[in-house]
Amino acid sequence: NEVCVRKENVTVLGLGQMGVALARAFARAGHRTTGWNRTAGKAGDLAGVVEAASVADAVTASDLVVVCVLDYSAVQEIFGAVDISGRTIVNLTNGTPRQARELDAAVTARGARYVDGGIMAIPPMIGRPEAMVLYSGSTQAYESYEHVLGLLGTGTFVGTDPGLAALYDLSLLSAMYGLHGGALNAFALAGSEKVPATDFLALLVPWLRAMLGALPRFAERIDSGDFGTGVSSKLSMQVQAFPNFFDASREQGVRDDLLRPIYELMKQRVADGHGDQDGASIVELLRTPST
Ligand code: FVH
Repeated sequence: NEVCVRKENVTVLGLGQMGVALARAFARAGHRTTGWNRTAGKAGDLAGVVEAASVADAVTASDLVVVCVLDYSAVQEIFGAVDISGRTIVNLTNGTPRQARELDAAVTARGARYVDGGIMAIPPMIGRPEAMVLYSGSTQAYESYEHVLGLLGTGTFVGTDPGLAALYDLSLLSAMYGLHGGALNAFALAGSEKVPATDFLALLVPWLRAMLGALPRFAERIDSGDFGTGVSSKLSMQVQAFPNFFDASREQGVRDDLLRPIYELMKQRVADGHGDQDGASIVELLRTPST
């Protein structure tokens, strides 16, 4: 209930596509919202958002400072020599766990609180429950502003290690790229016979839904380290059948680049003597740093 929610001063640094969506969500809920962008004039058509002339002015305007720019080097440039003491910095810029931990150390050394975040949504989703936003870092800081951050979507605090939100963000995105890459490969292969992608969806979507059902079993095996033997979809069988993809791709005039890496991993696992296990055991190889 917006009426009962405490109103805050919120600053958004970076008014790119995502920053604009964030600022709009805060302003719509009645929080006094200040925006700043390197290239001025971006807050022009944002109702309720006041554009600050400098980063220093923007930081002075609010205790809660949300930053969402291209990358961490931009974040560092922005904060430069600006006084951030006493502020809560919530950084929603995409980056790595190491970058988040280093920024946390730098920000806290300057007397501010730090929360790192990973936005699992595209700008039009911001403000809707399906927009997942992961946070990690200072619990106190997160809890102080949960009522504001909750306006962006469904917020989940994943731990006090500031690097965790970035780790989970990249992990989830890696799953998305795998899923999307696989679907695009399927569209290309089926489409080589002029099957419209929109028709093929009727088979693809139920298939992918059914395959998601394997994940709990994979997760149990990964956690226990017991990958079993004699499973029905054993790797040795899969490796034997896999070249059909390459033959069919060549014959149908479709590239096989997306399929090659997983085949190489499966083959290596079989060569290492684990052909009796299922695909979950590939995680063991992925955990081995490549040479
Ligand atoms: N848009 C999306 O779908 C994804 C969803 C998940 C999260 N990502 C991450 O969000 C960060 C910002 O992404 P964005 O979509 O807002 O990106 P742009 O529209 O390209 O805006 C980039 C802003 O960054 C500013 N900027 C760039 N370099 C600097 C710098 N050195 N100093 C200050 N600001 C800088 C740029 O300013 P300007 O070019 O307009 O002057 C924009 O405000 C990003 O980490 C995504 O991975 C988005």
